[in-house]
Order: sequence, then C-alpha cells, then structure tokens
Amino acid sequence: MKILYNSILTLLAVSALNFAASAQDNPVHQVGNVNAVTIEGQHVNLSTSSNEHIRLSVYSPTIVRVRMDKKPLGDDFSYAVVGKPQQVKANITQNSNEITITTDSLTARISKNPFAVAFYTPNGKVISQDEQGLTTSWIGEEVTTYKHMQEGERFIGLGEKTGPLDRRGNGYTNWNTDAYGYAVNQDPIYSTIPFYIGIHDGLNYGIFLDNTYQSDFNFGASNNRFSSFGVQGGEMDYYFIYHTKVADIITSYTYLTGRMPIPPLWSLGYQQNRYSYYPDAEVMRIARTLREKKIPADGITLDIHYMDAYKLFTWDKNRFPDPAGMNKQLEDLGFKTTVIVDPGIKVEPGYHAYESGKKADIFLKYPDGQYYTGQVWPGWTHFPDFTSEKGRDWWRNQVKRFADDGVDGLWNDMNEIATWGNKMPDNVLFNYDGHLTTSKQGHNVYALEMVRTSYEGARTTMNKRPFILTRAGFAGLQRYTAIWTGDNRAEDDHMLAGVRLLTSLGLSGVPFTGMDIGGFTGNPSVGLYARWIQLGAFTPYFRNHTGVNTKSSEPWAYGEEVTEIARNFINLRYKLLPYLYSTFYEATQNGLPVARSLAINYTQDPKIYDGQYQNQYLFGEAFLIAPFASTVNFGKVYFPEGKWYNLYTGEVESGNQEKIIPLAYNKMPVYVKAGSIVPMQSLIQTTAEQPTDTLTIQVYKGDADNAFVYYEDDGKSYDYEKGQYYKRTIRYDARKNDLAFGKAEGSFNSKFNHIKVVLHGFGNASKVKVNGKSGKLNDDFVSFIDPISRFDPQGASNPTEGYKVKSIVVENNNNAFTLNL
Ligand code: NBV
Repeated sequence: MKILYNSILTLLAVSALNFAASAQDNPVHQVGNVNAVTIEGQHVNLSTSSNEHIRLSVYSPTIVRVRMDKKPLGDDFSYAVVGKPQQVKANITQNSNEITITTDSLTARISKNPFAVAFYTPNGKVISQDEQGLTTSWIGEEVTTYKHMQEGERFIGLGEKTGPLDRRGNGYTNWNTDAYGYAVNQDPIYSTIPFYIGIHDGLNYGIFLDNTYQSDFNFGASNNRFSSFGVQGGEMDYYFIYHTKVADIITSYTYLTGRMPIPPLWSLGYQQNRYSYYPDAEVMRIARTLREKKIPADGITLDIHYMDAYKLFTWDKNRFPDPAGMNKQLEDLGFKTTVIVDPGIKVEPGYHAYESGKKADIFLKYPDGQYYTGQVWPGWTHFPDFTSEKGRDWWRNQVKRFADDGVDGLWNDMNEIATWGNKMPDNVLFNYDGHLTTSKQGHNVYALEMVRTSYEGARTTMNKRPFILTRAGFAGLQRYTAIWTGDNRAEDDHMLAGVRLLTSLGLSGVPFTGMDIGGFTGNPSVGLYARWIQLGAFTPYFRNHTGVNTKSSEPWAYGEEVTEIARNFINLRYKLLPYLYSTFYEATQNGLPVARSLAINYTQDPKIYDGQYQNQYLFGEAFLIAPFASTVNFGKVYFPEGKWYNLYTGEVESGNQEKIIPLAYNKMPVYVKAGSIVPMQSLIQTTAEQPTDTLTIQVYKGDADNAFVYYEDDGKSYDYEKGQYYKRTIRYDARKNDLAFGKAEGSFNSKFNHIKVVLHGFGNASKVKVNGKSGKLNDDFVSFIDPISRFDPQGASNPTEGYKVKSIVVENNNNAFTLNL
C-alpha cells in the first residue's frame, strides 16, 4: 500500500515538473523573465522572454503605476484617472537580478527572473509583494496579479460592495448590475470601484486597478495564499499607493480619480422621494404638508411617472400641465425639484429625442451599423453612447429642457445599463472616445460617462450648482455625482448593510452617498422606520424613498410619535448644516468621506473590525454613530481610544471600552469625540431660509489638540471659484485650554454676525478670556433633540433632553481671536 502511495506521489511530482516545463501546454500564461530594460526619467520600460510589455511609472513619491500586456502597451487612456503624474525625484538602479526604484516614501524592487514586484517602506519593511510562482498571468485574455497574503492582512473598501468591513476571506466581482431588492450579501450590485486598501503589521497601502472590463478581486476567498485582482480583458494597469495613514491613501487615490465639487447647500437638506409622486397637485400636497407639519425639507423628487409614456425629456401633459409653474411654486415654498432620467430613448418615429438622436447618430450600435435596441420602461429603446463626444454633446443639449423648466437636479437611474434584467449583448460597440470597443469594456463605464454628461449639461444650462444623483458608476464618479445604494429592502439587516455600503464607498473616494431611508421594497415596521429615519439624518445624502406599491413613507406615515422622532432628527440635521457643509468642503479638498469608517482613524484597532461593531462610523470627524436593528432594546457599543460625550446627556465614556447600553426608540446612540469643534445654526425649515445671525460652536473638552476648518459660501453658485467664500480655522489647544479662531479668509461675508461658544466638559468654568481680556460666561442649556410627547407630556416647555452648560457670545468681525477657557 505504502509503495503504491509513494509511486503515485512520484508520478504526480514528475507530471507536475513536466507540466511546469512545457509552457506551451500550460493553460496559464505566466509573465516571463525580463530581457530588456530602458529607463526613461521616472519610467521603467521592460520586455520579457515571453513577449510581455511592462512599464512602471513613478506617479508621485507615494504612487507607483504598473502596466503590463502581452502586446505593446496601448494608448494611455483612462476614464477614471484625472490626476497627472508629478515630477518626482526617483532613484532608479539595476543589476542583473533586480531593478530598484526609490522615492522618499517607498522602494519598489522588481525581480527580473521572472518579473515580479515588491514594495517596501523606506526602512525596508515589506508593504506588498507579488506571490512567488504566481505573480501575474493570463488565461486567454483574462489577466490577474497575485499578491502574497501577508500575516493578519485585512482588506477594506472596493466601493459599493456588500459584506463585512474587513473583506478578508471574500471574493468580489465588478460588473455594474441592476440589483432590484438585492440580498444583503449579493454581489455584484450597481457600481464598480476597483480600489481597495490592504492593512497588515501596522502598514497600509492602496491598490487601484484601472480597467473597465469585468474585474474580480480575491481577498483570500477559498485560498490561504494570496490576494488577487484580475480583469477579463485589456491591460493589467494598477496604481500602488503607500502612506502611513489610511486617510492619506484616500487623499492620494482621489488625487488620481478626482474629488467631489462642493454640492449645492440645498442638496444636504432632507429629500422627499417616492416612486412616484403625481400629479402636480400631489407633489404640492407633499411639499405643503412638510411645511405644515414643520418638518424641514429642501427637495422633492419626481420619479418616472412625470414623463409622457416614460419618454425622456417630456412631461405627461395631464399630470404636469405646467412644470415650470409647479417648480416655481415649489421654489417659493423653499423646495428644489430633482427629476429622474433613464438612458433609454424610446424608438418612436416623431418623438423628438428619438429623431434628433438618430439624426446626430449617437446611439449604441452593433458591429454591422444597426442600432442596438433593448427593452426598458418605454418599451424598445436605443441608448446614447456616452463614451462618444458626439453622444455627450447631444445629451448636454437635451438637458437644457430641464433647466428651462426650473429643475434643479438630475437623478440618473437604470444606467448599469439595465435592460429588464437582461445582459446587453457583448457585441454592442462603444466608441470609448476613439478607442472603439465592445460592451465588455464599455459597460462598467457607461454610467460614469452618463453622469459626467448630465453634470456638464446641467452645470452650463442651469447656471448654478446642479444636484446629480446616480445609481451606477465607476471609479471617479465623485467628480460629478452623489450615489445612492439602489433598491434595498425594508429590513433591519438592510439598514445596517446600507451603512457599510456608504462607509465602503467613502473609503473608495465617494463622499456624497445615501440609501433609501425606510427601504425601497416592502414596508418597514414602525420601529424600523423610526430607527432608519434617525440614522438618515446622519447620512451624507438624506433621502427618503420607497417603491411603487408600498405604504407611504413620508415622516408622518407611521404615527404621531414617529413624526416627532423624525422631526427631531431632521431638525438636528438642519441645525448641523454649518458642520456638515464644512465637512463636505473638506471632502472637496482631500477626498475624505463624510460617513467615515472607523478604519480611517482607528486602522490598527482590531475591535473596530469585529462584526458586532463594524456598523459604527464617524459622521464627519466629531460624531460617533452606533446604529442598531429595531428588534433590539440593548446594544453593545465600542468606544475607540479617546473620550466620548453622549450627545444627549453630555456624560463622558472612556475610550477602548465595550459597553452595553439600553436603546431608546427615540434616541439613536450618538457620541461626540472629545476635543471636537461643532458649528451649528438655528433651526430653519429649508436652506432657502436664513438662520439667525449667530453661529454656535459646540466645543468638547479633550486631551488632544484639534482643528476644524469652518467653510461658508453662497451655497449655490460657482462664485467660490473666484474667491467668494468665507473660511477660517478654529483650533482647540488641549494643553493651553484655549480655542483660537484664525482670521477669516475669502471675500464672502459670513451670514453670522455673532459667534456663541458653548462649552462641554469644562466643569464649572466661570471665567473666560477673549484675547487676554475677561469675557462673560453665561449659564446656558443645551438640547439637541426635543422630548417626545409620550415620554414627556409637558413637551418642550419642560426640556428633559438637555443639560446645563456655559457659553459666551462674541462678535464675529472676521479677525483672529482666542478664547482662554
Ligand atoms: O424609476 C423607478 C425606480 C426608482 O424608484 C428606484 O429608485 C430605482 O432604483 N427605478 C429603480 C426603476 C425600476 C424599479 C423596479
């Protein structure tokens, strides 16, 4: 038996050897040995014994790009990357075995036999390295790079992906997919961002795979050897990014793929949607009810029923006889209108968009020149080719119709492309900006180019900042649009999975994100709706939406008590707008998200990846949000390092602590990080209304220094590009115990003439100095939400939800000043 066993082993070993030796029989084409090297400034060009062409480029001191193909590298063209390579002092040397590229931030070592690459820190620690023996290989046209799985390595990001925060042990596919009522672990769903961050041994790095073909990522799914990323066609083209902080990796990634522009202020207000509000009288009823019930709101969204037979760029004449008039009435009430746009243009002779699209010859075609026809809402439709300048030009002109009707936002739906659940044939051709290709390469980038065009068209024709929303997209989508997570379900685990989708998008360069609050399919329980709407107030894009055959989802649809809860949190959102707008401004500058995974600030803390805490996140830099299912009355919260103030009571929790807390139906757990600086304003019902002229700054005593960049502008135009903004840095110095307001920058006049500083955790402070002179501290009371009638029948006249504080009011004259606390 033993002999038999041994001879089988020998046989296997011999055949393995034969297999490896006869490369021709090997169905996997392995990258070969480097046989020629040319160094051109920051670039290294290589060719190999098996005819691969490779180019490594130093993009910045922290970014190295790697390109490989089995044929000479193609035109350097990308829809995702807009950042240009920087002039970098890189030291490039070689010997017979190796090429070394050194910048002041990293070293790349390229082995020649066979080609493999490894990245090191300046002091020689391995950050990431190709898996020996596998490195990069092709199976037919499919190319994959294999990286050695490092000890304890974690993986985060990859955009809008379901599943856990730490993606180790999972595999994912990127193929934009219409995922109606998706399951919480379904993959893929709507959008593609082939960018992830790896974390191990106190190090972190990012990898962005810039290829629009279907891609597949394996983070140790059913293998304990490697992490890998591969594409079904085109070049292996990836960017390796190294920084010591995850936040800086996101900043470098958004240096490559761009950052969001500052959004219109109104788009940060509450948005009321449903599939669909019609006719116009119903739209007005919803708007007026929000005002009557004193539920602040800024947006109303029109879903597909506003169109005539679902034909794009038309209005149903019976339901909406006077769209411009209705939009004017809404505007007078302080509402902005967003309309849905789908890409499919109905095939109908005489219909203006069909005729003009045909005339301009902008629809996607088969190789024989016939237009591709697929089925969506209007029936058989053609699809504009947004990857051609001609197609984009046509769409930009169509969008003008909305501008003329007083529309403020475009909601781009069904742009995966969705054609009634069916996959578009592979042989549909995309112009791909002069690099004619098939649907295989064009599909994932279709939505990105659609929203780019909607943005460009709306920006020029609306003459103000438009609001653009999309369902699908590709890396870089943040340059044009907000995104929401599509057709989720009215279920607890969907609410929580939704949080992870938003934070994962945030890790992947997209700050303006939202989900259908209340759930799109099905009906939430009263308890779930109550929790979800509170959570919504702490999501970047606050949208309430529901499907066509579901129960109403407006904040008054779940009883008086829930209306009060919803009002409370929507009120709080509006009072927080100065904080939120400044946080969005930060996103425009460094690409950091608004809903922040704890992996950004507490990367090395294993607790934050624990399944029971992975839904916690920071809203901006100050608020720790702990969402829980509606079915539980107690929850376990993890407080990362530092100190945390309970938002409602001011009580302090120490960091590095796991704590079971009782969960109230009306108060989502929210904590404020010690040292935080939170600017707030008085309650308004719409951003069209002016708050009082006092900006309130909540300061929370802490042990670490902090700085907050306060930003303001007119909230609607592009005048900020000409310097018409108001910006000042507010610094908290923990040791000196002072708060310093820098001089205001920019030519915009702040709407606030006074600044009220509210002190939290400063004990019974009685004295304060303003620029060295004594100032007066007042006794004050702070309350972030109002009592709910059931719990306190005497209502707001007997506030129980707040606590005593001290505050001081100073004049805002734009000059620098310091408060010694
Ligand atoms: O336009 C209708 C819906 C819309 O309400 C939803 O938000 C999108 O995700 N749309 C999908 C079309 C298909 C609905 C089944």
